Amino acid sequence: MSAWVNPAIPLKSERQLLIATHNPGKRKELATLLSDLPLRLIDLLEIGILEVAEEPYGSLEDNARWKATFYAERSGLWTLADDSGLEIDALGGAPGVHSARFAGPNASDEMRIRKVLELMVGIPWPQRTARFRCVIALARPGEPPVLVEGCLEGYIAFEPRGVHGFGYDPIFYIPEFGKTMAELPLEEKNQISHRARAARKASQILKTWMADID
Ligand code: ITT
Repeated sequence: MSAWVNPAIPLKSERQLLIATHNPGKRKELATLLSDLPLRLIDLLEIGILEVAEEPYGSLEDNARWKATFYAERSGLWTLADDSGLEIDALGGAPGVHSARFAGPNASDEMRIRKVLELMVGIPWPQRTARFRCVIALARPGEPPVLVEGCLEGYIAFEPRGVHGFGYDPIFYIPEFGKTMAELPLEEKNQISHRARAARKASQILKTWMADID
């Protein structure tokens, strides 16, 4: 994916970071969030990794750790994996770690949103609290991954609004903005999102890794 290659970074001297996700929405956000690091961001397809890591665990932390280790071993590269989810208090924290497969393995974002809204029928506004959580795992091959987390609190809207973002963004209402996440353009989402908060912490770690090899 040539869009990932920053021509300002010479091939010989670069450090590479594998962005180990199959989710194009995440990939786009992470590419922007990490764009000021002197790292070449590599896509799974770019290096021919077609395998999809299972997500067998019951927590975002364990799944992120597992994905980062899986892809770091296969690529031999520094690897970033992101496991994220929407936790809705009125649904006991669901869909949570099951956010991607909440409406079945082949469901679309629209189907997942419809399922959430159906389960939330009759739940009044004060009880519609929710949060997006993102756990990023950074792995160097042969070493245990380092984890960082970001979280954003909000409410589940009564109906979808907005065209930006992906996943559950159209029904995640942020009171400080008076908008859903999908009503925020990428630059604004990347100021405040769960992923932005985790990515800022991940950037700090990557800077120390780069200092280690200087
Ligand atoms: P990878 O494992 O390949 O990274 P995935 O989509 O399977 O991709 P997850 O297992 O972490 O990723 O699933 C997270 C799901 O949570 C994702 O599919 C979306 O439905 C939702 N999600 C995560 N981040 C989101 C965001 O920023 N906005 C809206 N929905 C989000």
